[in-house]
Amino acid sequence: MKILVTGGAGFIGANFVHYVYRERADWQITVLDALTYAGNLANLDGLDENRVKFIKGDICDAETIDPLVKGCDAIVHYAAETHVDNSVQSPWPFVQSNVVGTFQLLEAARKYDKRFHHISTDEVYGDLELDDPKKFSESTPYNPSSPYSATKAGSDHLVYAWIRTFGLQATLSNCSNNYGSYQHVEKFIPRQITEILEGRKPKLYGEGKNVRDWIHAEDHSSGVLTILENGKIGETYLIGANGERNNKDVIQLILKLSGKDIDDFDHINDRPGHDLRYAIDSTKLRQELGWTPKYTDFEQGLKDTIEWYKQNEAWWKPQKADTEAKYREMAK
Ligand code: NAD
Ligand code: TDX
Repeated sequence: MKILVTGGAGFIGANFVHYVYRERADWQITVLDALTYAGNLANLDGLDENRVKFIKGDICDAETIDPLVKGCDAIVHYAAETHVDNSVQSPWPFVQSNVVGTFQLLEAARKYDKRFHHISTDEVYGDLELDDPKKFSESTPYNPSSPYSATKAGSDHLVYAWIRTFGLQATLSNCSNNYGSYQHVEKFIPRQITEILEGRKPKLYGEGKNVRDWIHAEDHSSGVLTILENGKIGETYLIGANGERNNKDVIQLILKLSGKDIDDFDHINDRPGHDLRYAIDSTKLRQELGWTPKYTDFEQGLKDTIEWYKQNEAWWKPQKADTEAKYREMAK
């Protein structure tokens, strides 16, 4: 099996490459990644170059992707602009990479009749009330709130159209919030861990009542591999591990695990249009394909993640000052 992984030098894509490398020793992996501010070749360190080939290139560039799609058996499409706050400041790169980039890949997959798996997010469904007994499922209507989620929703709709109109051999997955190693320090959990490591206070948007449904990145990877191998063509599967927590609780847990006073954080301005709650019902993936998450102890997972950032300062330090400067600009 030869797979093309787009965005494989980013957080979740790299976790998937490491996972497949370990779990499928006879597979060849080609990573296509533009190495934007969010991509980092160091995320692929330690992998044998005979099995994992890296190509620096943009998914929007039809000439770059054509031979790569031609030469693989399946495409697993992670590449995207992914940070909601950036999409509020500057939506255009999101339209370009998430919509136009997905379109170009779909066209190449159609031309060569290749298996396609599209990585998407639960944010396409909008948000839930805190007390809503129903979680997101495969039949929840689309209702995106931010430029980020609107462009991811757009990319999902393109995939559905290519399945129905052109018979593309595709599946989709919509996953909840990931955490783990290699996550960019702009994102909530690594931002707070590294603020504490640099001697500053964690930063909570608003009152911190917003709920996210946390899943370890490796459980996301095992879900995607399960769907790639056994998923039904044309179907969508939601991936989630019942990890609902509000942001204040997560900040206080990070403070506790870092040996700090749990009330030693700052409240800062809220995100415009801030989604209140995400929650995933992953019954379909569990019952139809037999998937189960492994990392269900969030406190232990968070402890391991804090330890990873402690041990890998050289990995995150170069991103940190620029990221905080960007946040200061946004706050103006
Ligand atoms: P990330 O920002 O860490 O990585 C994205 C990667 O894509 C980077 O390596 C970047 O260089 C690359 N990229 C961006 N634009 C590109 C382009 N035009 N051409 C080629 N490469 C490009 O993102 P992530 O958090 O790892 O997310 C990966 C995927 O998973 C995205 O599709 C995202 O929507 C989805 N997702 C993320 C989460 C989450 O919690 N982070 C949850 C559900 C779904
Ligand atoms: O400093 C912060 N303080 C804070 O309170 C930051 C950066 C975030 N937050 C809040 C906003 C959210 O409610 O924490 C929550 C999580 O924020 P993000 O890490 O930015 O994630 P989110 O907006 O939920 O989106 C993430 O999950 C779904 C990913 O970035 C998306 O790519 C994915 O699709």
